[in-house]
Amino acid sequence: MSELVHPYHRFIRPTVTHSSFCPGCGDGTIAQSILRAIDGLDMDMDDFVFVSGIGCAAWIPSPLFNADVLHTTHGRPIAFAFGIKMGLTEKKVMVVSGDGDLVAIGGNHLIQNARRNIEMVVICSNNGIYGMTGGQAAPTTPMGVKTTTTPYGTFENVFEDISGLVIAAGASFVARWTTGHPRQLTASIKKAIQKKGFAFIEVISQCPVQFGRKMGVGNAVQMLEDYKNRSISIQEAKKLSKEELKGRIVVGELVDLDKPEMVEEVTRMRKKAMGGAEAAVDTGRS
Ligand SMILES: Cc1ncc(C[n+]2csc(CCOP(=O)(O)OP(=O)(O)O)c2C)c(N)n1
Ligand SMILES: [Mg+2]
Repeated sequence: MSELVHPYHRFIRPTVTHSSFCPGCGDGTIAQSILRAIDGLDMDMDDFVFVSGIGCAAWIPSPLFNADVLHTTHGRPIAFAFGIKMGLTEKKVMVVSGDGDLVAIGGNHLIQNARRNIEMVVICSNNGIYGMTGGQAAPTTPMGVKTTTTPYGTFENVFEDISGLVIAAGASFVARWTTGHPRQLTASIKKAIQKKGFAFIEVISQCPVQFGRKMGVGNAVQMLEDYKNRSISIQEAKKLSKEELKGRIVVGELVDLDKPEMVEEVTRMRKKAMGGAEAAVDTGRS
């Protein structure tokens, strides 16, 4: 009898023999959605450079994907990704990291590169906590939740709408899904990969170990059920008031715009400047 091989086995680094994710973690769903999107577009790993920061979600591309991957310092993957895109304009650059990495310590890289509209795909696994380091409060942790660093409950105001933040900063494409929407997530990742500009996808993702236990919201299945129950499409959400939307997760493709992309603009300007320099040499002008 022949051995059954998973269709995405070819995307996985051969030296990886086990997953670094806890049982029930949403990051496996995100990893598979990325691979489904790449496969669905008939692309392969050589078309991409992946970049991640530090945290559980950062383990999705590194070491899991058999590709060129930069596992960078905490909060800095988008800065590295910008550098890669400037040097290797023909590559698709995809950042995969956590809410802490991208929105807390890395928040300024996120908004400035969205503003510049640098072509890259950024996938943010938003589990509302610093998962890998033991469940400390993040800017995305809901108010009042008891965490390792807030034994009496968090007292900070929260980034409730990080997709909204990235839209306001100027990104071309922004979508939000949960790990309970793997098919819709895959379809949005496909669009994001094809987008000329900064494409951001927020994935509300369950961390049953560090978040579920502490919040008392239960195990992975209960967390997924909760996501499904609270989700509302952007089309339906538009009919409701702010009050009515309290506690709901607005999902869908929130923004899809065509606007100038900075790496292309820089390349055009560089060509123009070089053309000017060559013309100056031709005519003997200094
Ligand atoms: C400069 C710096 N500050 C803090 C840390 C510790 N640290 C590593 S990962 C992390 C947070 C990870 O949270 P998130 O990005 O949400 O990823 P998750 O594990 O939840 O997927 C922190 C605070 C670090 N490695 N470097
Ligand atoms: Mg996190």
